[in-house]
Amino acid sequence: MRQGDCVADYTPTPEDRFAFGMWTIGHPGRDPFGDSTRPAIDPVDYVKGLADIGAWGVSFHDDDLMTFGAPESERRAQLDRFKKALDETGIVCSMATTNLFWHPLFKDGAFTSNDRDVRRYAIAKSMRNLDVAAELGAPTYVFWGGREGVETAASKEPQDALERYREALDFLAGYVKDKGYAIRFAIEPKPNEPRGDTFLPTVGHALAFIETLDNSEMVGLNPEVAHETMAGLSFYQGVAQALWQGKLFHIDLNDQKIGRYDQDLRFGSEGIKDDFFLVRLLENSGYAGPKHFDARPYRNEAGDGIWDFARGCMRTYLILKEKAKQFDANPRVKQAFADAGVPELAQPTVGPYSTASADALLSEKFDPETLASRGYRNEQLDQLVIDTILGA
Ligand code: GLT
Ligand code: MN
Ligand code: MN
Repeated sequence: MRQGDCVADYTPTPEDRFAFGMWTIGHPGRDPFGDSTRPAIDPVDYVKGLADIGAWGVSFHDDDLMTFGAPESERRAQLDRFKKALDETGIVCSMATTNLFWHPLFKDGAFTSNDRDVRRYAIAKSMRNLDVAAELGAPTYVFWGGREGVETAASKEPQDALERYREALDFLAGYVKDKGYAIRFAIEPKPNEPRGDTFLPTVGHALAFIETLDNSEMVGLNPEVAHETMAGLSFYQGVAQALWQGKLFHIDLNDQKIGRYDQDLRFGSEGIKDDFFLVRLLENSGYAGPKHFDARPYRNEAGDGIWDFARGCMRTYLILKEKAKQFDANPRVKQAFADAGVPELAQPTVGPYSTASADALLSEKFDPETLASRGYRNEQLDQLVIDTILGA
């Protein structure tokens, strides 16, 4: 039950800021071993469908909206139709990105292709879609380097590749500033797939890379649950560090079994405990960006089944949000936090350095045996997590 309600109701509203990519609910079910299992959805119907289920935003790749290679007049008409649907439904364009992975020309990479003309084309394609993003009012522009990587390490000097990646983002940031667009960039890391090894494979690599950029203040992260999980990393810890560094500009919510290909499962369908902590983190941190789902319905869904998937992503988020509130309000949990020393970690350890504080620390007597004998009551605390999630 949502607090204050008499009946359980997890119906999303636009205030929840749930968003979906154009390539998600409408994913036709194509995979490396089989063709589409359902027809594509017209972008206008898609936007209407989002409004019907209580979503707030939509994100897109250039090629999702405007046919690749079509004459400019046709692309303009496709964009205008989409804009009209946004106006009529109130759905917000919350993020935009460039498709730099689908066309065969990107088979060796985009910003990091060995072919200089491909690299130049990729930057120009991004500039053209940044214009569209600005026109639609998208505040965030995502860079997922799907093809930026290698199968054989011999094929690219990794330091040259990183230099070219940096050059591209610096140039595009220059373009955004020059045009006066209110757009920030968000890099989306992924360890592999479709390439054998991808550059900027994890949240940590991307955070370090961002610091080398000319306009690092306008570049943050778009981490995805599935991608960190594929790398065997804790998504929760990665997101927490991104928040701590002021770099969580956007987020791709979905789900994933560890050690598999990129599954892009319905949010909350696999790692429920991880998802509980993730939702609690997002809600308690004051993260105000979109709660953006980058997931897709099971390939065997058809018709209304795909909207069951979309509703499920949002419903589970809202259930976990309520569970997180319950958890934090539970007096037994508060006591368990105290027993585990959780509030103690928020206290500064030594404060800023001074000769006096250094001397004071060195003269302090510690008894290693006493320190070693402390128990941290983590079992009790974690059981309360499980009790909360299971509703016991
Ligand atoms: C692609 C990928 C996603 C990225 C999208 C942005 S497209 O489907 O699997 O993780 O977020 O380019
Ligand atoms: Mn994915
Ligand atoms: Mn994604």
